[in-house]
Amino acid sequence: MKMLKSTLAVMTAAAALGLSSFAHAGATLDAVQKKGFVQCGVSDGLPGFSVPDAKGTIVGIDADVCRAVAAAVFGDATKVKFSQLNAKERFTALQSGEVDVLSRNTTWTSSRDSGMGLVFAGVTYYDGIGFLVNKKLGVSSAKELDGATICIQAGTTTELNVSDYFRANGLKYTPITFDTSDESAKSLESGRCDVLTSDKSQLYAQRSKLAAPTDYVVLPETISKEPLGPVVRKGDEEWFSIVKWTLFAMLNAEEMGVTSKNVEAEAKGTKNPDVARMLGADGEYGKDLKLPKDWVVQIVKQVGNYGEVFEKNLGKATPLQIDRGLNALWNNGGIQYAPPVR
Ligand SMILES: N[C@@H](CCC(=O)N[C@@H](CS)C(=O)NCC(=O)O)C(=O)O
Repeated sequence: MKMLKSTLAVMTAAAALGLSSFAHAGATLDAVQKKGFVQCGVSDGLPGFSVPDAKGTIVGIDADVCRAVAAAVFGDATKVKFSQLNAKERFTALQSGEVDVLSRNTTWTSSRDSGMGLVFAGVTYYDGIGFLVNKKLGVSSAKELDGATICIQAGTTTELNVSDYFRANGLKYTPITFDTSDESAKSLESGRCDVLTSDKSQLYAQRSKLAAPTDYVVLPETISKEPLGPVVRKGDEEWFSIVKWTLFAMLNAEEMGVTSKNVEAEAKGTKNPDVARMLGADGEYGKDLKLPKDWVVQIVKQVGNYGEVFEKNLGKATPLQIDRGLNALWNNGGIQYAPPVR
């Protein structure tokens, strides 16, 4: 009876959170294997992160994280379906079970990680909030933005961080909030707002979509910490570990010089014991994660190591031209660091 009562209490709490079913350990992997694909929540369309290409395929680093999970689980990076979500609807989509993982430029904060029945599996991209302005405004620092009208996206960490920054610096501003990044960008272009604010990576992405990108400049200040990463439902440690270790595998592969080009040769002939363990040539480290022996080989062969995925989607050869910066590996001037596979 007591057990029944506590079960009912948990069910009520779960219903309040919008959870359709219990996220017990193993439930997500079982469900994913049964349906044969990973359902992945991504953004409405942010170049570099997740955006449909000319053929309608969703491309970007957030999308590739989901492809890597599919490669680990199925040995096939194409076994993924995408749900495009705006900022406001993203958490409900994960809580309700509509998506298995949310990989959508989402900032890891304590309230999201503890109070929403969700848990962050790692950091795909270390970001921070900045400001995009028309050069005509003649402003070179955020401190000169007193009295500005600022376009902000609803349901984001940006709303609170911008308000904190202006208050702390004794500056006034008028916010205009929108549900999508396209609406905010259009309002910047039409002059309805003086400034567009969001995570800096997204400012570069949004600027690349404007009719005259070179008319706009990103101001030098970074006013917050926005560690962006994949999120899963709390209570399913098995699935949490799979997503977390998929990301770690991509980072470790880069650190060890294992790329999509050499991974198969390395898996057969490496003399490096760390590489042998990671690629399943020595031991079976995938087993503990309920993954096949060659899970890392498939991730790297089909999707790439972290550095390859970064460069392909965000790097110098892309319209975004983002530096690795904080997202370089820890032994190369950045803070990206993954625990070892062993
Ligand atoms: N990282 C922040 C901001 C995320 C966010 O949604 N940013 C907007 C501003 S660019 C966005 O991605 N919009 C694209 C969309 O609506 O799909 C958060 O987690 O709250």
